[in-house]
Amino acid sequence: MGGKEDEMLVFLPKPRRRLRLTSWGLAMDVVLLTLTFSLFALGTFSIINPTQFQNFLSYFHCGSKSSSQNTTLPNLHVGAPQCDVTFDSDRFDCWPEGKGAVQQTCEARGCCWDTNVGQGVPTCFYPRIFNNSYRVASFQEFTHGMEAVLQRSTQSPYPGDVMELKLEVTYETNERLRFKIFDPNNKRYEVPIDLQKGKEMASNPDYKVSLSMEQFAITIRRTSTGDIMFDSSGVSPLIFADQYIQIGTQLATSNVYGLGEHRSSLKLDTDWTKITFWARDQAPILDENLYGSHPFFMNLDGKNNAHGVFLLNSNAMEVDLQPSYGSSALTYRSIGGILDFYVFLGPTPDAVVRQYVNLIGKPFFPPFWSFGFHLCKYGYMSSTEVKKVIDRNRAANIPYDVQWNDIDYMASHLDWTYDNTTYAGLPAIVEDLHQHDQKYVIIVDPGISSVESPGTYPPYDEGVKDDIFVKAHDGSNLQGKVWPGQTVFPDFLNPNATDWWYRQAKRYHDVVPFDGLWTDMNEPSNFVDGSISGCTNSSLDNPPFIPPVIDGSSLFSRTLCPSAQQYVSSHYNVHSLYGFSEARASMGVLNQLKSERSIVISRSTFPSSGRYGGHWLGDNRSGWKDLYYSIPGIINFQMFGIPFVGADICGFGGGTTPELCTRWMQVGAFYPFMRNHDALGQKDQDPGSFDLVTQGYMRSVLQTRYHLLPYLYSLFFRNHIQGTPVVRPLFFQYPGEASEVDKQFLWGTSLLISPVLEEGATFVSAYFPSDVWYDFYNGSRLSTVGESVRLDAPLSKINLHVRGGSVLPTKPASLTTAALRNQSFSLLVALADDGSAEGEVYWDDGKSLDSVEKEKYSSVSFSVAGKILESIVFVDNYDVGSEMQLDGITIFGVGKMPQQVMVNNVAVIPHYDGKNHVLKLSGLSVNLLQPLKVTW
Ligand SMILES: *[C@@H]1O[C@H](CO)[C@@H](O)[C@H](O)[C@H]1NC(C)=O
Ligand SMILES: *[C@@H]1O[C@H](CO)[C@@H](O)[C@H](O)[C@H]1NC(C)=O
Ligand SMILES: *[C@@H]1O[C@H](CO)[C@@H](O)[C@H](O)[C@H]1NC(C)=O
Ligand SMILES: *[C@@H]1O[C@H](CO)[C@@H](O)[C@H](O)[C@H]1NC(C)=O
Ligand SMILES: *[C@@H]1O[C@H](CO)[C@@H](O)[C@H](O)[C@H]1NC(C)=O
Ligand SMILES: CC(=O)N[C@H]1CO[C@H](CO)[C@@H](O)[C@@H]1O
Repeated sequence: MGGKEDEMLVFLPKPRRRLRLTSWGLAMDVVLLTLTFSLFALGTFSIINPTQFQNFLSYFHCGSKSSSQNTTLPNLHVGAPQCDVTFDSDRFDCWPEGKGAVQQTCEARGCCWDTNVGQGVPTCFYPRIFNNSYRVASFQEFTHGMEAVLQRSTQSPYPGDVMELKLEVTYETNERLRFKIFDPNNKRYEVPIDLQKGKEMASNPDYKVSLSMEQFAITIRRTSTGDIMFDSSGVSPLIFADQYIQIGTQLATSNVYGLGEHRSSLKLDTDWTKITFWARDQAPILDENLYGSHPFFMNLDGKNNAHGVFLLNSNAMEVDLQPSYGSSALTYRSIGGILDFYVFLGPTPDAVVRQYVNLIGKPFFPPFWSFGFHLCKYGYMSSTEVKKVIDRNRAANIPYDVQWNDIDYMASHLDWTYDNTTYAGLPAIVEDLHQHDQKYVIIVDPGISSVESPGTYPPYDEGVKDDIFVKAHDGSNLQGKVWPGQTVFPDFLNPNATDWWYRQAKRYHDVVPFDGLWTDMNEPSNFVDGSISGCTNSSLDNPPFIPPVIDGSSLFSRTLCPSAQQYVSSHYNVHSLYGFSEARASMGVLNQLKSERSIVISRSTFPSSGRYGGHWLGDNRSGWKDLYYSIPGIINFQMFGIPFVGADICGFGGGTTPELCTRWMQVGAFYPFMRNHDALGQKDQDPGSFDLVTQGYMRSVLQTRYHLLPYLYSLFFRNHIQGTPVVRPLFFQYPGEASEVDKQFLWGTSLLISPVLEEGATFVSAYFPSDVWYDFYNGSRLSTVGESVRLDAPLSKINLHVRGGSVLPTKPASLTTAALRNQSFSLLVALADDGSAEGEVYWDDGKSLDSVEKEKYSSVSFSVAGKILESIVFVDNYDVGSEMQLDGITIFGVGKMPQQVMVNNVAVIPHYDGKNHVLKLSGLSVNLLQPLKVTW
């Protein structure tokens, strides 16, 4: 799909009727909107005179019987300017530029001025009724959507107003609605990602759409409950100028999540927060725009239903969150593209994620080895040093699968080279790793040196020949500066770049057969602003409005000039797609090179990146705060459809301590992607570098992770086929509870992780939703639930609890995933109060590209009821005997010692722990691919 523009709307059924302006003939909905409007307009709950809002009412929904009589619009008379917006929270920013407003200029925008406001509250804000925007000039309703023409007659403060717009609403599925606002007369840039849409159309959707006519607004409600999912009335008005596009929405509640990539708590702060989107090489600092762009949020409503909103737009953007009318509101300000919104109905948080991920593309299926422990450091400085690290971790019996190298392996920081003096031993190291069933991953950067002697550096010479580098505004290859010095940048949106990238990778892989790629610096990062010769003063490089990016005054700070040209469009439009496009090309290269599943770990990401790899949370520091922020970070990327994610364990920058590193290894053991990574010049922090006691703690939690890998892998299978999030916050499982808890998380629905995130702590206060929870280690039942519980948390362990009602597949911990695979399975069963439980296992060879597609796997589900555990074998196509054996079953919550235990009608001798009520069966030696029946 490389390079092709996103598919336009494909289904526009014949109009059933043509409507000009409809009346307000639908009493119920009028009442509903009346209440809404009066609230917005007055900040009170009183109902205003109905004639005052008649003019902006009209109503549609799937299959509704709208009246089609023509009307003339009464003039809404308002006292001007309506500036008595009593509450700060009702003030919507009319001067987002931040600087430069005075009363006169503000009022010239038709806005209100008041400097007597609280922190973060705009001094220049929209009046309650703002007439200077779009009105609905006409509309048509169809079976599966509607369209309207929006017109404005006055100018916005921004150049290039599009005076006539088209709104297209499409009822795409029962769970998903799209609405698009664009210029019908001039094709503008649209994001070239390949959305995964089926042929399905909405048959019985639980949403309805209404429009306000005179001041255009669109409202989308959940029909069954009346709760809003999107409502642009009463907030920042629609502006659609060439380089300034604004639309706002009310939020159902202030429980709003997502909007990455930023460092913040899980539940976003709606108290005057500005969130910027523009891919940026920036070590994580609070609330600033970081490496990727994910304009997706999830919102809970008052009934704890969840919905999601995705704005498919890749331009620089800001989103403002603010309190509003007792709840919160959100304003988008993008500086290009179009407004292309998708609303997902949920109604569970989990369903919202699935619906979103099913649209942007379900995540890649990582190979089994990639769930092992990864080790890296920037600054090993030699292959001898790398070998030393490998050897000491092997000697310490640390479960460990993958060794990485940061840029110090390269000759002069050149991609696809290694330093043949300091790293002369690299090929031998890779061979040794492979002989030990371990893997090797290298970093590659986009910047390709453009100043090597001609004929000596094929990546540059061939790239020039293939003409795949990003162009400056004048058509020459844009010259920047990165690690190797002066560089050019491949345009991975150019379809020819993939073949060029493949040839470079292949040449290198023939010598150093790496197993995965780490694509760093792909925001893309540049050590000079724009290019070595700066940027132009065109409106692309200096737009009239710039969202509050880091280094606020320019978009080209530490990256390429927005006026640079890529195959698809200007860099201005596609900047935030760079990492996505590189990951897509790189995964393609790996699949071709290895003919097996592999990993790409990309620093910059965009919606749909999860199809081509994972992500790490960037250059954090060895600090306790960084440890905490890794948890909301990892959860956010589950929502963004990039579940294979981790943070640099023990911290990248700065020095770690044995205590911090131990706690971090304990949390990191539950990151889907588990890599310990250290910065140049810092003390080593691989497990083998610590004292024996610390090593013991680290080994122990690694053993726990490896033991649980069959469960994690089965979760990733579900994720790959359905988009089901792997790591979840508590509120996903228990909507209405724990909406702010982000210091604990779940694997799937069954394993609760409650880590220590504070220095010196020996206990942890953990929240336990009302449910049945068992201590993972000894099976004892936790008696207090529905509240915070103080748990002992010595440095030696991380608290883990299994939810009653679960069956988890496990294998005995081993030193590598390859050795682990060879072992027999066990089941960990945790009974709910009614004695039930369920779970499943997915298993395959761990590496085939087509395991799922060609059904080369086995899949078995388990259920328990009435002291009977039974399995159903769904697929049994992977049947390597030694791997499919079931040896042990541990059951938590067995009230008393059973009289008799039978496994497949054969009596077995159990072990019963009467103190913790745990029943243990071992040495079973049954085939998991045969239906299983255990009774007790
Ligand atoms: C090492 O690499 C340099 C170029 O980077 C090359 O000129 C030299 O021949 C290489 N030496 C060996 C021993 O391969
Ligand atoms: C890609 O390469 C082919 C073969 O050299 C060439 O014909 C084509 O024009 C190139 N496409 C682009 C977009 O440069
Ligand atoms: C910058 O803009 C001015 C006019 O605004 C123009 O005269 C000048 O040539 C431009 N400079 C560059 C480098 O584009
Ligand atoms: C089981 O573990 C819990 C949590 O560590 C502990 O409080 C309890 O005493 C243990 N039970 C037994 C019988 O060892
Ligand atoms: C797996 O088991 C087989 C036979 O039991 C053995 O030959 C092989 O070496 C084992 N592989 C690993 C990685 O342990
Ligand atoms: C929250 C925090 O400590 N962030 C730090 C992460 O690391 C960068 C540097 O690598 C610091 O600048 C941030 O302050």
